[in-house]
Amino acid sequence: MKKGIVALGAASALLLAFACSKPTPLKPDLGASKSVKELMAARGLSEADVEAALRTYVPTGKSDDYMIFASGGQSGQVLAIGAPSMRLLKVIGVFTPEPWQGYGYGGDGNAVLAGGNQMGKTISWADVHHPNLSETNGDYDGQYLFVNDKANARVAVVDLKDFATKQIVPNKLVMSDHGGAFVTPNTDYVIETSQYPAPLGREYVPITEYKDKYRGLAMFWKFDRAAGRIDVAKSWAIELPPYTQDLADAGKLDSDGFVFINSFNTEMAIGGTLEGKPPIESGASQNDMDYLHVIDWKKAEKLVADGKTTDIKGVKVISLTMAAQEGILHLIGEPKSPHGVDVTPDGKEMVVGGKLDTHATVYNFAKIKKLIDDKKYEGKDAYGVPILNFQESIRGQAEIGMGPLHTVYDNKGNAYTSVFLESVVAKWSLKDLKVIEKVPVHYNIGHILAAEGDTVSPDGNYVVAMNKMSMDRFSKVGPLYPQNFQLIDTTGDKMRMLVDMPIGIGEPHYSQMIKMDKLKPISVYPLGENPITGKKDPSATLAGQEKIVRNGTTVDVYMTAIRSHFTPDRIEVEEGDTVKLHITSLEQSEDQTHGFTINMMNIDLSLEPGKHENVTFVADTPGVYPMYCTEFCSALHLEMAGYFLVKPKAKK
Ligand code: CUK
Ligand code: CUA
Repeated sequence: MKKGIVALGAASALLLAFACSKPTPLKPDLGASKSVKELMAARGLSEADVEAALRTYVPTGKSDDYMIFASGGQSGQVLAIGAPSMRLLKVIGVFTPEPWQGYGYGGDGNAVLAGGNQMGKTISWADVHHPNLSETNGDYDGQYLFVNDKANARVAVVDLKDFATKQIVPNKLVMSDHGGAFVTPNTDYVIETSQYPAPLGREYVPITEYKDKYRGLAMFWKFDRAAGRIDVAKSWAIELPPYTQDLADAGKLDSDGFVFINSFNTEMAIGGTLEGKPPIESGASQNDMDYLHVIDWKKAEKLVADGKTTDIKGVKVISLTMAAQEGILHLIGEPKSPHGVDVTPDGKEMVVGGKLDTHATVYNFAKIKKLIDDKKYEGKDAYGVPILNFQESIRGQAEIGMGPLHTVYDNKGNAYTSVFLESVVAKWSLKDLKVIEKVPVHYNIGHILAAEGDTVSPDGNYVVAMNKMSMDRFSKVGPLYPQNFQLIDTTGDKMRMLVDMPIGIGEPHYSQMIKMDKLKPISVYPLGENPITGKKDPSATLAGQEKIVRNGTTVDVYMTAIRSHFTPDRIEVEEGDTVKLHITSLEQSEDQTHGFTINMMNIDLSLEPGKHENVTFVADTPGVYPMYCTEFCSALHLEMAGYFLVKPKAKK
């Protein structure tokens, strides 16, 4: 055994020496000796393939130009992807425990995850849909990322300082969300709108009372940027009709102060397939028009400040009646089974795609605002909400194709719409609303994203098609196929498909793409920092301060980790003791991470340089438990171990 370790040590030393010596030029091999043409022939590559490869290849040691933050779908996580290389850089643990990051395995991250529990239940997954970056003056500022969980109506806050989830806020009033997490142009609010209507506050109401008692909701989570957290106490909501609100977007520049929300079931269909009634799907597709909701959130904010809210389960809610009366909520028809609503970079217009329509409809904010100011209504809905005339609210419609969903923009006045049924990206001109080009994608595109796409100044060089299906794109991995991201170059006159990226962790919905140089993540934590509080932990332990303190049946262990040992490395407690481990990594060099586990205890931590973690558990089963470092941190990594001993209680 010992021999093997010595040999390993020698091998590492050799490797190190090798790495430190001058790089040896590669000896001519297949790649270097054959001409590019021969190589292309050998690999069956076309010129277009090679060009695409050259446009996306990022050599070792070089950085990508962009970072994509993609929804991880059912995984509950967020993916950080470099572009144009389309390499996965990190799976950020958000709603689901993530063992590599030690998130949800006994450390302080447990409290973050527990913050997202709903209705007294531990929820360890999420249906992640829409990551949104924090903005300053309508531009991504690279500080925070917000993301919603459609399945359990929650919003999470990821700090891009360390790419770690700091907060999960459960929405206590609704059962699902979808229109979120969208931010206002200065990230005053993170918006989360409900999806499937249900009684607000969650009591049981028979479904026959759907129209009277079931409701939608627009939640305005107040973001405290200095604290880097949502301020739940300062957050509020607006009650909405049970129209099944869908996507939303915040106005900017001209339309700053407004929020736009789609809906797709103004029929208020409630299913009943077993009783011979039409399924929700067809019931909800009867009307030619659903309603675009136009919300004046600045006006709503004043009402909240004036105390004109109703308390539901501790949440300040502007009632639907109040919202209708005070001119906070207006409705406009939108065709047909709409999905995305996307505000143009100048904030002047909103593009709505109809899943069962062939158009993208371009709403004009100035027209809408005038109708609102003039109180020129076409009528009111059953809840008294004023309705604006459709034709008078739009500039026009672009004939896109079958099933337009989502739209993003470039810096040349073009829009790019994902067309689900047709499996294409349609590029069209915002000026004359004419389609310029369509490029096939593989297959069934859902969302589309653009470089800096949701800002007031998109970059215009890339879009990514986020495809639901990938039948013939990748090697087979069983009946559950990867999703497919396709990076498309939009700099030239023609769109150019560059590269596919299989996503094998869940079904992503939306993503955003930010310039890499806007991100300023830290490399190491200040010594003893607790990443959840962002402060030096009160139990931070420096070299020489390690100790084991017993207080009755509670044992506090103040521990440090540094290459290549834990101090203390032997901990003995009695059966039934409550054990509190406080571990500080004393490392301050980049990329020197230790892990920590106690076998069989479901405890697993990631101790990045400087990080402090606290773990509390009851030592309920006597035994001998090895503990060790789970990251190969040094040549003596395997030796970074110790024992946690639980002595049986003396029999009385
Ligand atoms: S949704 Cu899934 S493709 Cu949740 Cu934004 Cu449209
Ligand atoms: Cu520390 Cu391995």
